[in-house]
Amino acid sequence: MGVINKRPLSRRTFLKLGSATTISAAIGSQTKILRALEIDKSAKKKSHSSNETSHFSFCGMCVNTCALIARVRDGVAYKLDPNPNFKKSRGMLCARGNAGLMACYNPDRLKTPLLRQGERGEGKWKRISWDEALDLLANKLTEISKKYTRCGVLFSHGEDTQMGFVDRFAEVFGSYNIASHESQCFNTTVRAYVDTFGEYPFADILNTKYIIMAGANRAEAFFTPDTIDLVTAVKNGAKLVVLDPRFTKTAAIAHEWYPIKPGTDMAFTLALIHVIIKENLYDKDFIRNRTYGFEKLAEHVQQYTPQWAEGQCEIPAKSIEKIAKEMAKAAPKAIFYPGRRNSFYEDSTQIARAGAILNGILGNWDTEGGLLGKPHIRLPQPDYTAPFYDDNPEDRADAESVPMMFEETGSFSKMREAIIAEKPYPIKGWFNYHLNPMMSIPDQSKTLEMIDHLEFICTVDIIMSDTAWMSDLVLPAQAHLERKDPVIIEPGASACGCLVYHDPVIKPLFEAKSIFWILKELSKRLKLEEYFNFDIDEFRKVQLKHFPEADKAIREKGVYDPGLPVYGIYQGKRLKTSTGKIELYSPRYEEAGADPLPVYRPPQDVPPGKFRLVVGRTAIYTHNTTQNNPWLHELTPTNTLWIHPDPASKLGIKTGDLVEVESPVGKEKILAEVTEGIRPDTTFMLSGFGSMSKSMRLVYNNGACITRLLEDKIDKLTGTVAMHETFVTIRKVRS
Ligand SMILES: Nc1nc2c(c(=O)[nH]1)N[C@H]1C(S)=C(S)[C@@H](COP(=O)(O)OP(=O)(O)OC[C@H]3O[C@@H](n4cnc5c(=O)[nH]c(N)nc54)[C@H](O)[C@@H]3O)O[C@H]1N2
Ligand SMILES: Nc1nc2c(c(=O)[nH]1)N[C@H]1C(S)=C(S)[C@@H](COP(=O)(O)OP(=O)(O)OC[C@H]3O[C@@H](n4cnc5c(=O)[nH]c(N)nc54)[C@H](O)[C@@H]3O)O[C@H]1N2
Ligand code: SF4
Ligand SMILES: [Mo]
Repeated sequence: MGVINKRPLSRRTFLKLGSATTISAAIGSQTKILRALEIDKSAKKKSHSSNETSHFSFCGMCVNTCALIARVRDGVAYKLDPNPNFKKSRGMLCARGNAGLMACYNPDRLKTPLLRQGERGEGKWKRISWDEALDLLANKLTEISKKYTRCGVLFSHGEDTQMGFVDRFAEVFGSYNIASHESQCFNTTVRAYVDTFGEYPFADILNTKYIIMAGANRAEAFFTPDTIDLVTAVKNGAKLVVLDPRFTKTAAIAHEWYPIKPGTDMAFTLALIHVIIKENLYDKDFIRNRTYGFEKLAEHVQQYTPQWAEGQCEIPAKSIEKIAKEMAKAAPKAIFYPGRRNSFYEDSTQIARAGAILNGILGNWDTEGGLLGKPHIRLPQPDYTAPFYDDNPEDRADAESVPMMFEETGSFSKMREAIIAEKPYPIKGWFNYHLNPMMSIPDQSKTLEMIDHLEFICTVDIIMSDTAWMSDLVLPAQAHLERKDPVIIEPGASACGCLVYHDPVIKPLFEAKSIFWILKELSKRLKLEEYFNFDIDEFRKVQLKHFPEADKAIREKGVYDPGLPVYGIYQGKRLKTSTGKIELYSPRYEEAGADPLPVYRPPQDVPPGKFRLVVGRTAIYTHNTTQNNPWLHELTPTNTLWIHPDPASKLGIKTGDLVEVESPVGKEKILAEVTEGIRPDTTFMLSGFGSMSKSMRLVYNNGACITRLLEDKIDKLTGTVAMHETFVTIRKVRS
């Protein structure tokens, strides 16, 4: 997402560049919430009845920011509709988008600042005022920075339209230690594509003729416009091939589904490259003019025949050969889908690199029906020069823990390790916004251990997540429909570079505040106010200075389309790689000591009697926390364990039986779901259940918590979590 995201630089990089009521947390009744709703008299009047208005806004229920129109009556938002003017989301607002209303009106919503009273995790809280909360926060940050330097505070955030303010604050406060959600997400794929094409591309699914989706489930894990375009493209005759150990909804609309052996995608991809090169099915001019290292690639893939690949990935050699030929024939309107995540293995970057190289030889770069670069626009923001603090350590605490980490995002797993080891230096404070690592980082026992090493934790959230539950100070944030946000650029394939922002649709409920307000107030207390000396209107003005017509368009249509070119934006230009070309062979990897061409190493075999546990999405939940949204929860009220009928019958397990799942790091109980939609050696459950926060009343102690089972494994190059490297046993507990 093209948001305000200036990120802190480490010193190394900087130098290189020049009466205590104890209450059970935050629980209130629906009546209390409705009473708290105030009539917003300032709202723009548009519709039929005098107290009814509609407002352009956009959805904040996941990363896609689909545009919407909110209908409000007597100050209460009662219906959300898609805004068809927004090319990225077209006429779509998904189930989660509609349930955005309940992100606001959820009875479990955090209402006031809360200060922990008993032990961490005991759930005893004292309601305090915002002034008290901010004074306390400022004092704690100061105390920690004096005792341990400013890098003694970790800042973390999830992805939203105000996350850039957390980066800005961390930078001016003086901590290099920022961990954002990317290292739990798709940093491996980003790494692979940045190192092959110079950037992470969009896929022009709408206009393609052939698409392979491997480890991506666009029909359930939504990415707009790809999710919408996939259905249209298939209807229009494009061929869809899906590789997934599970029969997903994407597999259901595919022409061919292969339940690939998990962790072996690289074998399949290298074999496709082998066939395309051996059979001379590539565009010679394109390879000569726009790629680097083709000869080395051709030699390298000689060993990776379809027959060999079949033995690894369990996809028939004949199918591999057929797919390679069909794909090459459709090229350049052919795509090996780049993401979003593709895989969660210790070798994920190289698995994704093999896919990027395949795209490279298909010649589909920067062209209709292929992979597209990002439009070359950036929104400026109020400028500043961050202070330099002499006593700070040299670098981030997780620096150089892996060879190819993105310094701006770090590695949450490696940061956790550094905090536990108190090496290279102690980190004792944690400011956490819009992120729930208790539920999103494997091996929860290690996250709890990290928490034990921290002297002060502040979480800013809309509900009492498990991470908030383990914090010392919890601050109530505004939900998306309550916020005034900066402008964001929403790119997305042929949708290209639209600009949007939104004003509040309803008045913030209870005492909820935006992270911008919180950090601005905090900056005053820490004598950093000069870095937040603007309001959101002024911020937007700077952002839009090159687009004088945008503000009016956004007000009138909810979106501004600058009409940027989509195809051919790199025509005659160098790519942002070191050679300026598509790097089939990577000099950068060679330099970093990594394989410059992906070398296949088989994954560890599933030990007898065990299963590989994989994670994945459903269309009705976002990540790990919307499971407590009452409207969405009704659709899937708990999680179940997918198990294939063959092992299930051997273990005497039927659908609905209670089973125990055990991994090397934990044990959980969950109901079994026997299904042919999964490989016999693999098992699956949804995330976000089995919560420990009693204030998440719908998911507290309901179902199994997957992060208590997943082992702490990472992609070796980037430090991104590797969630598919855990083996579990399954045992029936009762029918
Ligand atoms: N509804 C919804 N949509 C979302 C999100 C959400 O939470 N909910 N989150 C958004 C975010 S942040 C992201 S990162 C994206 C994620 O988007 P995706 O990565 O497309 O989503 P997942 O469901 O995690 O899909 C991963 C798939 O990989 C399969 N898999 C596991 N191992 C292997 C393997 O070795 N090979 C192959 N070929 N497949 C394998 C799993 O069974 C699973 O179906 O979704 C985005 N969209
Ligand atoms: N087990 C498991 N773990 C995973 C994944 C998986 O598939 N399974 N996927 C991985 C991926 S791809 C990703 S991107 C990460 C995501 O990991 P997280 O970003 O940690 O996941 P979320 O559940 O979205 O948690 C975000 C937090 O933000 C809060 N929140 C929601 N809306 C708002 C708001 O408007 N303001 C504020 N302040 N807070 C808000 C939510 O209540 C929640 O506590 O998880 C990763 N971890
Ligand atoms: S995909 Fe759904 S949840 Fe995500 S932004 Fe769009 S409407 Fe909202
Ligand atoms: Mo993600």
